[in-house]
Amino acid sequence: MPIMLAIMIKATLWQIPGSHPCEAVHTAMTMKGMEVKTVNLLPVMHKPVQRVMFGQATVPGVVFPGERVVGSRRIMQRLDQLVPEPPLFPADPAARLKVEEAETWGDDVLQAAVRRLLWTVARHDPKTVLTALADPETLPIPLPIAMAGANQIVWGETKIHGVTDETARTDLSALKGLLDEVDCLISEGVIGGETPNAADLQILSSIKLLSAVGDFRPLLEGRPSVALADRVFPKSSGQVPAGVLPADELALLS
Ligand SMILES: N[C@@H](CCC(=O)N[C@@H](CS)C(=O)NCC(=O)O)C(=O)O
Repeated sequence: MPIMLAIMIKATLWQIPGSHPCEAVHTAMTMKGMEVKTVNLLPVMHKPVQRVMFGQATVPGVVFPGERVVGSRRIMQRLDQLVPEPPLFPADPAARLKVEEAETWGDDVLQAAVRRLLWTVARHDPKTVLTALADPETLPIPLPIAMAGANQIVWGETKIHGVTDETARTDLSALKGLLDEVDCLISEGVIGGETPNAADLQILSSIKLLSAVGDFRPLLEGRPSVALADRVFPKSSGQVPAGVLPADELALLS
């Protein structure tokens, strides 16, 4: 019988609690059996911290023993080099290419659209959204203090990500097509296998975040991606009640 040597790697994830790429990376690190510590940051305030720590003002960033890596896609690649099992990318080159393409789409297109959509909802009701999604266990400061700054956080994030009435209209109109694209990736077998790959984690973390928002739920209901997202990310954050988006924006979702 081969002797198995398990070396537990300790790593620290610098994150905004509830951020979809941070959830993706956290789950990947856990799948790899790493001992994960987290440093929890508040939105907007995370930018100067991350710039100093990682040279780039975004989360997630991970401090591995002796190195710092920022960006969910770079972190996934590095995780597979450090701990090969279970693999986040298939060994077969053609299958790997498909997973990498889906992961890139999940990062550049879906992740970014879901982020803008979340801040679109938050623009209408900052407190509801932040209260529902904030987990007091991981919030870096007490909830009432965070809530006192809710309007400023939402104002800052909408500026950072360029969220306007116009991007809201574009993103809301495009959402159904993005969800159809995810279901297509599932039916083609690129995502949805027994063990989540890097594209599963990247894409399904976005679906999980969307499904926490009541106004998006009718569009998500019955889709295989939602069941899959619940399987890969079983922990539920709070739910933002339906009825936050105004009627003219809601109408764009169908
Ligand atoms: N797409 C990149 C960046 C992630 C990203 O934009 N994260 C947001 C929080 S969810 C952020 O840090 N935004 C600040 C900024 O864009 O300056 C990744 O997956 O690592």
